[in-house]
Amino acid sequence: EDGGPEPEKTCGHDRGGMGEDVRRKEDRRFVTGEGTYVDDIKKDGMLHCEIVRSPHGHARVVDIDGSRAESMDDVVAVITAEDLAAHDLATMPTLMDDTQEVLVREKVKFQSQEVAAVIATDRYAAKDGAERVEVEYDTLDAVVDAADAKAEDAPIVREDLEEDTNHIFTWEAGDEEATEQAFADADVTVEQDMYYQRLHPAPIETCGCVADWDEDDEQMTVHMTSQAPHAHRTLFSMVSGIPEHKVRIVSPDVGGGFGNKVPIYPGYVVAAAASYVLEQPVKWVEERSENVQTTSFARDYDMTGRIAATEDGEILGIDTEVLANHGAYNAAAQPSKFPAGFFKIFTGSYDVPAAHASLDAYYTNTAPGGIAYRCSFRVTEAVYLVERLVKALAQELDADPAEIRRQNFIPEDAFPYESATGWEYDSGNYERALDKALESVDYDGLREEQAERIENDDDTLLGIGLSTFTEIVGAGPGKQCDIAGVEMFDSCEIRVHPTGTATVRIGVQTQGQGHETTFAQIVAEELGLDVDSVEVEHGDTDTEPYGLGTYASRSTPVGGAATAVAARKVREKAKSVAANELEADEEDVVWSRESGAFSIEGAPERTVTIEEVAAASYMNSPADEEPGLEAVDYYDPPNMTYPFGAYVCVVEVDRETGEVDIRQFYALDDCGNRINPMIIEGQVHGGVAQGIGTAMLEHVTYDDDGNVTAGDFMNYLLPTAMEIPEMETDYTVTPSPHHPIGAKGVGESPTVGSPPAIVNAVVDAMAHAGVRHVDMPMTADRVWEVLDDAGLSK
Ligand code: PCD
Repeated sequence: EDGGPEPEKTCGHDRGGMGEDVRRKEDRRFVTGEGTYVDDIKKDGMLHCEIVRSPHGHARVVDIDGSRAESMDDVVAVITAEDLAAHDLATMPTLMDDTQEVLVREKVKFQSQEVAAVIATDRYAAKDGAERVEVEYDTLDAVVDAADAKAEDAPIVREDLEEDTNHIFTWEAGDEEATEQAFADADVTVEQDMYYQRLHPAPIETCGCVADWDEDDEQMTVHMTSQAPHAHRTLFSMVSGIPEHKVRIVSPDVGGGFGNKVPIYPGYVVAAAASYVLEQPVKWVEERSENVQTTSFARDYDMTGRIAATEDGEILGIDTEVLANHGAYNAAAQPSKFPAGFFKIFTGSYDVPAAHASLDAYYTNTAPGGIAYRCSFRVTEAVYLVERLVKALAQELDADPAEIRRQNFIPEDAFPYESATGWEYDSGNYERALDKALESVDYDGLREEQAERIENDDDTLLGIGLSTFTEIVGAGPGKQCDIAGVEMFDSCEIRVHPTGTATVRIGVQTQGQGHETTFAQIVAEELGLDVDSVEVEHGDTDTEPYGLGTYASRSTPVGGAATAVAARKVREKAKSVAANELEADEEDVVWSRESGAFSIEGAPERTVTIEEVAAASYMNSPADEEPGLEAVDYYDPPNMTYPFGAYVCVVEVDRETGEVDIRQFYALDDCGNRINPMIIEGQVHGGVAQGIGTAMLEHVTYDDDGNVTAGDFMNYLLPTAMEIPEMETDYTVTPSPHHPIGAKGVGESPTVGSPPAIVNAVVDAMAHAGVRHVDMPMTADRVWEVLDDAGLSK
């Protein structure tokens, strides 16, 4: 009951509006174990589905014999690709227009690919049954990285496609000629290879669903771990042929999304097909290792970056070439017009006159993916590239990395700013953020300490890493951004009830971010209701308005905007009801944000509260107005939002062991106007923790035969509380000029912005000995090798 100190109030009223540390409404059910996740859904007669997966990375399927499994008492059915083909469900479209086999027909293309499924009366029986399905394979040579997949004699992953190559697409951005010229004119050019390793999003809850076909109503209900229930309903309907209004997707509490729950996985399709055929509910829930090995991965970009500058440090151009490993299917999750996601924003926070990128994507015998793991569609890779290049340039010029940044920042008065690759940045003030960051960490003092340690030949080296990144979130203008053709708008419906409380239904889907609180705060702010009188609903396609879901930090920029606009529509109508109550002309009625009430201009003593207006809307509605008090808004943003940050990471590198200790992490985020600072701080803590995992520990590795060698949490190392330092969070506020409440997204910024700060810090510690780069994850052995090569080891 005692929830700690009373929250801070900053918004000038105490309704729980903008800028208030309102405690999360959802946390009571989470911390008391009352959340409802997919695996908590139990239905009468529910069957269980277990997937039979390939032990090989590349192999022909010679034979599948399910008879031993079928003969088991509790096994109801063994499903193969042929069974699915009978219902036209053998394949499913990926989000990037590729076709993925739901169950393998002829050839396995990655380890743990889905080969068959067993349906049984309980989970154990399903698992036992799956072990008894005998599959005969003929193994083939595998190819696991993009550089090898490029080779002439590489094994061909996709024989089902016409071309005899693993190449998927080439993508280009920027002006090649202008960039070449910039490099020709430059005094200094620096080139750096860097690999952004394959990562696993690692939500606490794995993927799963309960599919329930009701033959009488001809209705399919699927409870599933979905970050985008409406888009998934549309895809489900398109793939299955069941009319869309007869498909209901419910995303209950979701135990972390992180991009992992944007795609559709074969398990969902198999469970739905099984329920349809058997006319019983079917549950499928992944085990941890299945999730690690097969859920859409992130990153896996092999990048060569080049930066050109004058001898005074003015950046003239950036050029980059990328090899992208897309796995066995092109199943990246990003707006369909952006094959390389938002990688195109690789000029970052800097005013770079010429820029060019080219990227080639390849199929390999690895799990498919390329999702936006806490990242706005590949912006993480872009930010890493540019923040590492700027550091490398500073080293080449023997300049202070903070000063090189300051010198090249897009100036405050240049916004809206059009970048060399064609984005329009909405607002920013990078110098103010950097200044605040440097002062807060006592940058000069740190540099002195660093020099002293070198001078004294200390056993540990000090490194100071900066990252002054710009994000691009809030996809997106519908004309630019769509998923499977559906434009990326979002929506909100508000119903104010006669007694003055409200139900708010939103198209975005929370997975832990706290939307039930922050979206209620937006309504409280804009409508004059108390935050406790506002209930936010999400995640059920039968009741919520259509939306494109939560990923790429788009909920606040798009869904939050829809919510503010819907609230303002309600307020407009409320004003006319208030005028009737006040017996005044509508033009003379004013609304006060502070009190949340209506009054006659110049006569503030007579007021009507929103609660009174709500009652009057149903009980005494004006003759010229419809009764009721509600509104819907579908919001198509005019632009994306560009949050930014200034991060400082201070590390100590042990010269005897190569161990890196993150001594200090300072994160300043500017996400425009802030709805709930406490939630933002939580977002930053979580995101930086993920960034530390990326920089220091995590990597989905494969051996040459296509075996996943980091396919569980024994081998795929997540950071624990032991590896996460105390963090300092800070902020500046640069509102988005086009967003109704001036807010930008923030959820992803810390994961995007922190890895380069950490790598820059480790490189910085060894920079005096000429070290330019350390690839992630920066494990102690890897760092020790670099130390040793540079003559720094002890
Ligand atoms: N906010 C505020 N203010 C501002 C902004 C924001 O307050 N200005 C807040 C909101 O409201 C929310 C949060 O914060 O609550 C966040 O937001 P945003 O940024 O908008 O975002 P969103 O959309 O909501 O979300 C998303 C994100 C992402 S993308 C991810 S990955 C992650 C993050 O989110 N995930 C997660 N975070 C999180 N958290 C948790 N808890 N869980 C999870 O799962 Mo992706 O693309 O999907 O990959």
